[in-house]
Amino acid sequence: MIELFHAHASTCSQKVRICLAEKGLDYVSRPINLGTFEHLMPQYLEINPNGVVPALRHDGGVVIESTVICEYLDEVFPQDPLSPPDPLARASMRAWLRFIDEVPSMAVRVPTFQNLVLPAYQRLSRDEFDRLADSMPVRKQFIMRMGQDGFSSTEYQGSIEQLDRSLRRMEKALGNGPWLVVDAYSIADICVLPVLHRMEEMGMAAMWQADLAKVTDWYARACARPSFGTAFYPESKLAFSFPALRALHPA
Ligand SMILES: N[C@@H](CCC(=O)N[C@@H](CS)C(=O)NCC(=O)O)C(=O)O
Repeated sequence: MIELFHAHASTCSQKVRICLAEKGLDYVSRPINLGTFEHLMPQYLEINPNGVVPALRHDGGVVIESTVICEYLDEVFPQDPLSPPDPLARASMRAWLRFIDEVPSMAVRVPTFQNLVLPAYQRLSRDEFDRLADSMPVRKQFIMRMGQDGFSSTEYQGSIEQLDRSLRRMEKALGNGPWLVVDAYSIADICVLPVLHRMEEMGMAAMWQADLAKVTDWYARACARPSFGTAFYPESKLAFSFPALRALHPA
């Protein structure tokens, strides 16, 4: 049995749900409510000591880190492979995965928290805020940098620049073929797709639609795959939790 501890609208959870759908795997859904900070409760920290989603339980073990989970699933369930067979191409895919984890996945958190999550933190007293931040195993410094007044404009602008550079790197890679690594849809495409989807939800799609034709085409093709519809069910949309966004995305 595969159990997925995830949050509906979390980009890292979306990566794993796309991967499960691509491989046609059923799983038992264990939703974790980030709004009530269920991910920081002792019971969940036993599963993922980093206090973040997702986590996968399978075969008596737990796998954490969304990218690692995708690679694990691809290894254990070889049907519909999502990694190229050639070692050099696999290395290229892994280099993309490191880059995606380190740069765009980190960067997209800044506008997400600044524009959507910050008000919840502003409702806390200073003392409650400090205690909450202190209880975060890996996100304390990030939350402290945001504080209750938001990120500095240097950090905010820096994250937008990182997203822009990531999109441009994708545009260049897509000059060599339809997907990021050689000719086949791979875990690299899966891992960056939720970042672009989150940007689109926040009204930032012009960052590629304006002048990155290959990324625009890649995004349309990635979203047209059946796995996208399976992973991005209605509750997974930010507009479900943040009604103000509905104006940007009329149903
Ligand atoms: N590197 C981790 C990052 C996981 C992560 O940051 N998850 C976010 C949701 S996308 C989370 O749990 N956030 C909770 C919080 O920041 O309080 C992974 O890829 O699994």
